[in-house]
Amino acid sequence: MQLYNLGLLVGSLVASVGATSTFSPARPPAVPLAVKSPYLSTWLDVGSDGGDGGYLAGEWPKFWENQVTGWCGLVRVDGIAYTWMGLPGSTTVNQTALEYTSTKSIFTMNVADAVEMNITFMSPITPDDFTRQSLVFSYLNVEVSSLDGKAHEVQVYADISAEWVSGDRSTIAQWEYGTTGDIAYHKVYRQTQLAFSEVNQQGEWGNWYWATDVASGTTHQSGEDTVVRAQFSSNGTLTNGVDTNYRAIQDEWPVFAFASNLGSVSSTPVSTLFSIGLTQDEAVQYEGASAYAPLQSLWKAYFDTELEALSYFHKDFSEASTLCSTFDNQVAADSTALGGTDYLALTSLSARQMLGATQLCGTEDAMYLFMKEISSDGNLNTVDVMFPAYPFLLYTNPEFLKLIMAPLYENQEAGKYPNDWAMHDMGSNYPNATGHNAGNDEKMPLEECGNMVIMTLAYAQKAKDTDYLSKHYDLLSQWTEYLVAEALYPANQISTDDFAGSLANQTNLALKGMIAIEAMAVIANETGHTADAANYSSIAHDYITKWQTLGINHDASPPHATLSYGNASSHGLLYNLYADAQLGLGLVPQSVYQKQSNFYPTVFNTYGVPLDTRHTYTKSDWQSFVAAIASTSTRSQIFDHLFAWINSTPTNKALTDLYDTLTGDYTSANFFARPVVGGHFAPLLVTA
Ligand SMILES: *[C@@H]1O[C@H](CO)[C@@H](O)[C@H](O)[C@H]1NC(C)=O
Ligand SMILES: *[C@@H]1O[C@H](CO)[C@@H](O)[C@H](O)[C@H]1NC(C)=O
Ligand SMILES: *[C@@H]1O[C@H](CO)[C@@H](O)[C@H](O)[C@H]1NC(C)=O
Ligand SMILES: *[C@@H]1O[C@H](CO)[C@@H](O)[C@H](O)[C@H]1NC(C)=O
Ligand SMILES: *[C@@H]1O[C@H](CO)[C@@H](O)[C@H](O)[C@H]1NC(C)=O
Ligand SMILES: *[C@@H]1O[C@H](CO)[C@@H](O)[C@H](O)[C@H]1NC(C)=O
Ligand SMILES: *[C@@H]1O[C@H](CO)[C@@H](O)[C@H](O)[C@H]1NC(C)=O
Ligand SMILES: CC(=O)N[C@H]1CO[C@H](CO)[C@@H](O)[C@@H]1O
Repeated sequence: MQLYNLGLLVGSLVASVGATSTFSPARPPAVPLAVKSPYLSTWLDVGSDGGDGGYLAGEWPKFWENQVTGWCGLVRVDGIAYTWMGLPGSTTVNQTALEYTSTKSIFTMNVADAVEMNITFMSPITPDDFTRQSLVFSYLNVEVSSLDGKAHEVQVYADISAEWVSGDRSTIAQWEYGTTGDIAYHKVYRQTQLAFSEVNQQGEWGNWYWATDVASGTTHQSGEDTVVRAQFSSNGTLTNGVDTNYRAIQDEWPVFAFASNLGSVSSTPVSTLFSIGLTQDEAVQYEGASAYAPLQSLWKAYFDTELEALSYFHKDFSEASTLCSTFDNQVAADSTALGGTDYLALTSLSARQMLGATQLCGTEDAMYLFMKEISSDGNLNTVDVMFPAYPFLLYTNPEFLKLIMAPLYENQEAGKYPNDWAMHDMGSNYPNATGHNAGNDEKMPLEECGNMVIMTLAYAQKAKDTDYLSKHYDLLSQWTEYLVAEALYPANQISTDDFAGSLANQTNLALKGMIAIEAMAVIANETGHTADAANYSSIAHDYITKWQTLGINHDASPPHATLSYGNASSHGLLYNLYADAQLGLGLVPQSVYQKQSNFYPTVFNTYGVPLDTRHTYTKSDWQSFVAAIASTSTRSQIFDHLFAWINSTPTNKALTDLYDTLTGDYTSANFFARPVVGGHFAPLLVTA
C-alpha cells in the first residue's frame, strides 16, 4: 500500500483540505467509476494534468473524453449535509482510502468522525457468463456505519445530470420517473434520438436508467440541480416531484435524484444501492456476409424489455458481487504470484478499461464482440489493437477472442475485401462496422496478416477448437502467402506503432511475419495439410536464420536486436517475440530471448524502456509483452518501472498506454482509455 499526503500537493482545492487518502494498490492516473462500454465510461481524474489527486468529493466525474458526466453524492448526518461525490458546493467528507480491484473502486470516507462511508463502484466482469456481460450497467453501493459508538441520523442522496445522454450540452433531454416491482428508476434520454451517432464520442441514442430500491424512506425528484440538491441538504428528503419542462442539458441543468433515509445508524453498516446503465436495442451497424444492417445488442437476446434487463441487473447485486470478487481474486492471485502488488497495480487497473471498449451484439447463435479503438481514431475491431489486447481475451475466456475476430472473418470470407492481405479494421467510425469494400483502409498489411494468423492459432489452442482452423484455412493460407513474400525484407511501411512513422526492414515487424508463418505451419499440421506444414515451417526456419544476421547487432555490448536491419545504433522493444513463446512454437532460439533480456536493463529511463531509438516515449502494453518473455530479474525491473509510472504519472485520464519515459506524461498522440491495456495481461499466459 502506498501512502501519499496529496493534501499538500493540492491544498488549494477545497476537496483536499485536511484530507489525506491512502491509495491501494497504487494511485492511478484516473479511477474507473462506471466503465462498461464505449458509452458507459465515467472516470475520476487523478493525475496533476487535470485531476485533483484522487478525491471523489471535490471534482466532477467525467466521460473518458473529458466532459463532465454530472454525478453527485450528498449525505446528511444529524441534520448537516456534506458532499461525497462531485462538486455541488457543500462541505466535503474526508476521504481516507481508495482501493481498486479489477471490477471495483472503493472509497472510504470519514464524516465528521461520526460515521464512515464505504462507497463501491462496481462494473461487473463475468467472462463466462454472457447474460451478465451483455448488460451495459454498473453499480454504486453506499454503505454507512457509526464510527464513534453513537447512533446518528443519516440520509444518503445521489443524482445524475442529463450530461450522460449526449455529448452536446444544448441537446434537449427528456425523462420520466417510474417503478418496476420494488425498483424505482429515472429514465433519461435524448428527445430526438440519433441512432449510431456520436457527439464528442458520447452515444446519441438509447435510454439511460438510474435506479435504486423502493424502500419506505426513499424519495425522488427531478429538477434544476441547485434546487434539488438544496431540497435534500435542508430537509433530508426529496419532494417526489417530476419536472416536466424537458429542456437542454445545460438549461437550468436538470438532475435526477434519489434520497434514502437510513434512519438511526449504529455500528452495523446500512447500505443503499444504485444502478446506472444504458439500453440500446441496436448497438452497431454491421456489414457481415449479408448487407449492411443494424445489429441488436446481445442483452436483447436474453431480456424482452429494458425494464426486465434493469430489474435483473439491480437485483443481481449480491450474486454479481460474488462473481466479481472471484474474478478479482483470480487476477490478484495470478498477478501477485508473478510480479507482486506492483504488477497487480497494472493488471487490476486495466480489466474494466479493456472490456469497457467493447460491446456484445447479435444473438446466441450469431454473437459478435465489437471493440472501439477509443481515443486514437475510433475504428472498430482494429486488428493491431486486438493484438495487444489478445492476452486479456485469452486469459479471461478465449471465446472473446473468437467473437472479436468473427466480423473480420465473416466480412472477408464473403469476398467483400478486395486486397490479398488482411483488413486493418471493421470500419473507420464506431459503431458503424462498414468493412472496407473499396479496400482503402489504413494499410498495415504485414502487421495485420501476422496478427490474424497468430491470434487465430492462439484461440484454437486455448479453446481446443481445430474445426475453427479448418473453417478459416483458405483465408489463412492467402494471408500466409503474403507473409512469405513480404516478411523477410519488409518494405517501407507502418507497423501498429504508426505514430512513430514508417520504416523499411523493421526487425520487429519482420519477426512477427516469420513467427506467423511458423504458426501457419502448426495450423496446417493440425488440419491435415502436412505438405503445407512442412513447407511453411521450412520457410519460417530459413527466414529466422537470416533474420538473426540481418536484425541483431552482435557487436554491441550487450548484443541486441536493432530497430531496422543494419542500423547498429538503433534498438527497440522486440515485443513480437512474445507470440513465439505464447504459442509454444520454439521457432526463435533461446539465445535471442536471452540477448534481449540482458539488453533491456541497460536502456531504462526513469519510467521504462523506450519503444525505440527514434523517441523517448514507450508503450506499457509492449513493455508487458517483453516482460512476459524476459528473465525473472528483467521482468521485475520492468514491472517496477511500470508501477512507478502508474503511481506518479501526471496523466489524468483513463490509463494511457503511450507515455514519455523521462517525464511520465502524455506524448502529442495523447492516447487514453484504449483497450490495448489488455496487453498488460501478457505475462500471465507465458510461464517462463
Ligand atoms: C476533515 O478533516 C479535517 C482535519 O482533520 C477536519 O478539520 C474537518 O472537520 C473534517 N471534515 C469532515 C467533514 O469530517
Ligand atoms: C468498510 O470496509 C471496511 C473494510 O472492508 C470494513 O472494515 C468497514 O466495516 C466498512 N465500513 C462500512 C461503513 O461499511
Ligand atoms: C454511422 O452511420 C450513420 C448513418 O447510418 C451516421 O448517421 C452516423 O453519424 C455514423 N456514426 C459515426 C460515429 O460516424
Ligand atoms: C511453399 O510455399 C511457397 C509460398 O507459399 C510456395 O511458393 C511454394 O510453391 C511452396 N512449395 C511447395 C513445395 O509447396
Ligand atoms: C532491406 O534490407 C536489405 C538487406 O540489407 C537491403 O538489401 C534492402 O535494400 C533493404 N530495403 C530497404 C527498402 O531499405
Ligand atoms: C507436424 O506434425 C509432425 C508429426 O506430428 C511433427 O513431426 C512436425 O514437427 C509438425 N510440424 C509443425 C510445424 O508443427
Ligand atoms: C539509425 O537509427 C537511428 C535511431 O533510430 C536513427 O536516428 C538513424 O537515422 C538511423 N540510421 C539510418 C541509416 O537509418
Ligand atoms: C418542504 C419539505 O420537503 N418538507 C419536508 C421535510 O421533511 C419532512 C420529513 O422529514 C417532511 O414531512 C416535509 O414535508
